[in-house]
Amino acid sequence: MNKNDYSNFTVITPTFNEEKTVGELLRRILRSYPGCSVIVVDDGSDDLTKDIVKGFTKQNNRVRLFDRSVMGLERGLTASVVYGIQKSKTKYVVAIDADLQHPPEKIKDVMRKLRAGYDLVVANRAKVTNWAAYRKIISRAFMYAGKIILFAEAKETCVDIFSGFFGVRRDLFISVYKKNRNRFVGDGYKVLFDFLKCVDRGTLRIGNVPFVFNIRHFGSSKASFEQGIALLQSFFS
Ligand SMILES: Nc1nc2c(ncn2[C@@H]2O[C@H](COP(=O)(O)OP(=O)(O)O)[C@@H](O)[C@H]2O)c(=O)[nH]1
Ligand SMILES: [Mg+2]
Repeated sequence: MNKNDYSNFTVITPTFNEEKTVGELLRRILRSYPGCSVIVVDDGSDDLTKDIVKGFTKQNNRVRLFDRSVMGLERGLTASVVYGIQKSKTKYVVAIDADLQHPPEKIKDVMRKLRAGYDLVVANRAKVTNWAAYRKIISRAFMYAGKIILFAEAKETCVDIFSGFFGVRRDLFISVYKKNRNRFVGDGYKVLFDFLKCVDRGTLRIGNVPFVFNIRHFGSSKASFEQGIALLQSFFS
């Protein structure tokens, strides 16, 4: 297959009030990855996010928008990513945030490794700019705790177990999810961690793609105290 044909891939992006960035993200994806599909999973944004995405869906039938709020589903980042993966039809899927904190040009490296045969490719936050000291400390403590749990349970692990930017073979993700549905914390933020804790160590070929996690230039983070609680739930589910 031509290496500039990305029809085997679906990029999945969860959105909640990302009017400032979602258009730019979609433009960059469609320009850089011809043939690629895109699924935006929204949870009832009350800004212009959905209108902006609809502008793309009208022009291009490879772009699809799902608004979970009209289906009566509860808000949740993990649930949204899982939903998007279920709706996708391609061999590979790549999850990426809509706020441009994950650089879309790195999708190329994730795709290259998936094509080369990796089962899971994690874009790892090699450097985090401008996080307050307390957020860095909390994040590091959670990271150690998460890795200890994966180690103790002999489950798969990787450099950045909490990254929201990763690619995976769709059939693999779906089969793991189907067998472990109740271990995925729908309103949590850490779908990758939920996936890893359901896979025995040594069974996957995992690749890494380092990137710099930039400061959010637009909109605001939805991470909150509740997300910390959701992560604890992920540790013990
Ligand atoms: N569908 C959906 N997307 C969400 C939800 N919460 C956050 N997001 C999106 O998930 C991505 C990551 O969220 P963000 O708040 O930036 O998390 P942070 O980068 O960890 O601070 C962004 O694209 C958000 O718009 C949610 O409840 N539902
Ligand atoms: Mg963000």
